[in-house]
Amino acid sequence: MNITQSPAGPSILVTGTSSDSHTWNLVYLQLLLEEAGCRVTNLGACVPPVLVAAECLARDPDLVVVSSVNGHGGADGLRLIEVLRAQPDLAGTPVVIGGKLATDGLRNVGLVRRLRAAGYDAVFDNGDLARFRTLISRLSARVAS
Ligand code: B12
Repeated sequence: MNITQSPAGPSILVTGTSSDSHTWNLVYLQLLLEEAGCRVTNLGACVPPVLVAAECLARDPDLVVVSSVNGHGGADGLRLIEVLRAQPDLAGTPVVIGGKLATDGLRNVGLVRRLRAAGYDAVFDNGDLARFRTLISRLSARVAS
């Protein structure tokens, strides 16, 4: 686990999914968020849903960013959001997921819809970073005001 502090920005918890051992996606997201002035806790790769839930309860982040690139983001992502949303204290915590979510490398509209319906506030299939940056600047403005 890697924790960095920057005094005023939103607190963001970055995590990989339970089956995903890729790490540079997580490092990339951490650096992007820190450059945008966010305080980042990076839980790393292969994190079980119960551990993500425990860290969310302990830290009360402004946003949870889930990253998956190994092609199992759909199944892993659904299991994770079910565990998070089952906790009454996490029912309203903003949670987004992104990366390379399916195995065919193509945008999967049905999968995006299922992830949204299960409780994700936004889905960035194929890692739509421009839209992600917009979300982060809106969040930063809200936290600062
Ligand atoms: C290095 C690598 C590995 C290394 C990882 C080492 C490590 N410590 O990270 C090893 C060898 C372990 C590995 C293993 C596997 N890998 Co691999 N790996 C790669 C590789 C070559 C590079 C990944 C990388 O580091 N990229 C650099 C980072 C910065 O980029 P990124 O991960 O794409 O993340 C970017 C975006 O996706 C986006 N993003 C990511 N998450 C999020 C989240 C949000 C919210 C947003 C907005 C954006 C976003 O932001 C990042 C910057 O643009 C890619 C192929 C490639 N060229 O991308 C395959 C790749 C990811 N691997 C793949 C596969 C299939 C596997 C294995 C299943 C192979 C196997 N059969 O064993 C295993 C999975 C193991 C597991 N349990 O997860 C596939 C995934 C297929 C898919 N999703 O469609 C890829 C795409 C290769 C391919 N073309 O088939 N892999």
